[in-house]
Amino acid sequence: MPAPRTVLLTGAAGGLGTLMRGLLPAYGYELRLFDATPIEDAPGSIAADLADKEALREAVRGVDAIIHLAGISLEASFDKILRANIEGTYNLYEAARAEGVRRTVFASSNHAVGFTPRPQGDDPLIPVTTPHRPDTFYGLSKSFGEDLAQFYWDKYGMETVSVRIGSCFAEPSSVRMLSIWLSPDDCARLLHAALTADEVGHSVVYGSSANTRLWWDLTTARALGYDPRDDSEPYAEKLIAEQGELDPRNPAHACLGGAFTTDPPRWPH
Ligand code: NAI
Ligand code: 15L
Repeated sequence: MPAPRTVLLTGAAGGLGTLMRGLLPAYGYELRLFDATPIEDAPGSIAADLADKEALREAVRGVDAIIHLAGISLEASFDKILRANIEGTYNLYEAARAEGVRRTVFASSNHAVGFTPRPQGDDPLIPVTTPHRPDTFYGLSKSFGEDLAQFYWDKYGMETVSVRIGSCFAEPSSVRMLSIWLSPDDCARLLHAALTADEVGHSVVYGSSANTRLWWDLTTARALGYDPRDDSEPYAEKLIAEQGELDPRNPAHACLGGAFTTDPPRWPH
């Protein structure tokens, strides 16, 4: 497919959306911004909810591709997750189908497979084919999103790259994040690869930098042309001095999803 130029960015007001608004234009994209939260400094951005089907139809009309970041990004009640992440993602795909948008990059999450035990010692890296093991209603909605993407590929030939993002923030802030950190620059590289790779069908990839302590296999991400440049290791000494090494006997340290597997809705990561 020809390289996309005009890209709808949902969730553009959020943490990741704000970072990507700063970084993706350098790759030549014209971003159309969509979020329930108005973006004051971006004239022309669309302030609408994923429940608004008319607004979605208009938002996707004429774009070459979509990056879908909008949604609840932490654990919440099932009703809230259902509306924003499950129905909202369905509404977006239906709008894309109606308007003939061929490719979407879906912000999935490590929490779709959060109950997968993390590798220890010489254990192999976790492949993308590991079964879904969501750790929260939030993670369940990401498992659903990946299945929805597979369905729209098989049924309608609409392509998606589902990116199981680890932790994408300016810097890693926990020992767990040393293994799953995705630097903002690498995130932009990965999104660019996902938008421009040939014939992705529905591909699932992990979204991380080239971390020394990586837990999962980046082969499918690299197959898209992703070439990560960053590594969390320079942050390791300070974080381990402050927090200690992960303890395999601590259930909150045992699985990919970390404390999402053990804790109530609000917690430090
Ligand atoms: P965020 O919570 O900062 O941003 C999410 C944005 O979506 C917000 O601006 C919010 O207003 C918007 N939104 C929520 N519900 C909406 C609705 N019903 N209609 C329209 N807009 C709605 O989250 P963040 O960190 O920017 O994450 C972006 C995406 O990436 C999310 O889907 C999240 O699940 C996923 N992700 C992020 C990770 C990270 O490390 N930042 C890790 C794994 C996945
Ligand atoms: C996620 O899916 C969240 O959206 C993000 O805020 C982080 O908590 C990240 O996972 C994580 O696992 O650190």
